[in-house]
Amino acid sequence: MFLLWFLTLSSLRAASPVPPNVVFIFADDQRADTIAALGNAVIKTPNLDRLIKRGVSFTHAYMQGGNGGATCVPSRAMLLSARSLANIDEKLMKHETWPHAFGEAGYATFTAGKWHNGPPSIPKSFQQAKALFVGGMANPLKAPTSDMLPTGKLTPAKISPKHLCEEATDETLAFLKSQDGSKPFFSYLAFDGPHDPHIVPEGYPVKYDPASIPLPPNFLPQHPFNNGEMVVRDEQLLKWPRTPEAVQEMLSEYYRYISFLDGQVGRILDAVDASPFAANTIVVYSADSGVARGSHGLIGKQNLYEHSMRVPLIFAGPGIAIDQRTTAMCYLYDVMPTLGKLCGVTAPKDSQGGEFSAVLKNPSQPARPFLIFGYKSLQKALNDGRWKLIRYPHINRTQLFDLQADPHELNDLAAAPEQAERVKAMLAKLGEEMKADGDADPLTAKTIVSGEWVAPKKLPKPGDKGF
Ligand SMILES: [Ca+2]
Repeated sequence: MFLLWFLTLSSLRAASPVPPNVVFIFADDQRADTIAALGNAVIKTPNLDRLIKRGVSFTHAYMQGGNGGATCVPSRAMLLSARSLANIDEKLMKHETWPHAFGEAGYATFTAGKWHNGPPSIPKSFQQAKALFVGGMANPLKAPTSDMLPTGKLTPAKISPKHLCEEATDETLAFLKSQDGSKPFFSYLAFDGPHDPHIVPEGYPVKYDPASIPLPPNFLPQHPFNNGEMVVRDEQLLKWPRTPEAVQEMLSEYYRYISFLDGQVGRILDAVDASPFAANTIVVYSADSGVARGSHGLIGKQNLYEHSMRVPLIFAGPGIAIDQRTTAMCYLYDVMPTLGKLCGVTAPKDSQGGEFSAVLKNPSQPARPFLIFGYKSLQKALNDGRWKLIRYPHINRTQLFDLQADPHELNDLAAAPEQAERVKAMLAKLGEEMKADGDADPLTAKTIVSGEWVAPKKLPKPGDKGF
């Protein structure tokens, strides 16, 4: 009898595969076009390239938008709760998070690095947390970090002599090393970069000559009209008109920061490769948003153009196709449900994201048929895979781009008579989808202001209206 019980249990064990581990690395403000293996001829990202060769890279993964200038906050709330922009709690307290669900499913859960959704949601999401950066923007060489105590409280903030991203990587490596295989693990490392200020440790050897960096194909000295957020903090990082030289200088520092982070990714990949769980670990790399950096005359991510909304998204690991690209469209808030499916973790009841694990096996599979985006009540957009419509309710203006012929959104077709029907249909669809998602903002504002914009001679200060 005992033997029978033992044999049955053993065969059950043999039949159910060990759930894979997850190593998730999340960057901050990294454009999707800043990876060498995905087509950037200037930047050096040997470790991301190495990850790309092992897995599936989404070329059309997007963050959905923001309700304020600091889009880091809603982006992370969307990612971790798998809820859409109109339905998030930015403090991550109202809905169970996916990392918590991984913990409930028997995973050891860990985070290090940037956490901008308020300290109370850290213990609600993760069992362990180190080198947490819970403040606002800071020089990453002087950013104060805290660790989470077993009580869920944070230790007093301390300044590490290391770069914040290096310190968070060190802590992630220590966590990986501490794993004895008794449980699967979910590790989430959130870099504070390449968000500005673009600061790397002194003496970091990779450098880019600004003159060698091509301007973005959609570079402009100034955005052609008032998008409602022309002088937000990020837009003040460079003067108007933006000059090619200033943009190239900024991109050289931005690329250098990305190369530095790529080195941290390499340390993680090396550790996973050398570990006993190498074959059973899924590695994911993504970022909370893109950023303009001179595209369309903009610098920040408070706009709905592709450069600001599209994010890198790479999956590699067991059961995932090797060295493939997919054009399947998805939101960042679909990533955790997809990982949940791969790991056999049940979705939290409030999770809204889709799971696209089929794309990871067969990259020609579609994911979402269309996407909607929003930035405050000022900008709303619909992307159906080929056509993209952006609506600016406050100036009663619409843009239409054929992303297939014009991926850099240079040629606005909204006023072309042959596109009138399409504009009408897409506006109607955008309105319907916003309503279905719970976004009650109008597509034409009650008060229409002028779309003309003149760069201010004197910049507003923090706290002023419009900053
Ligand atoms: Ca960000």
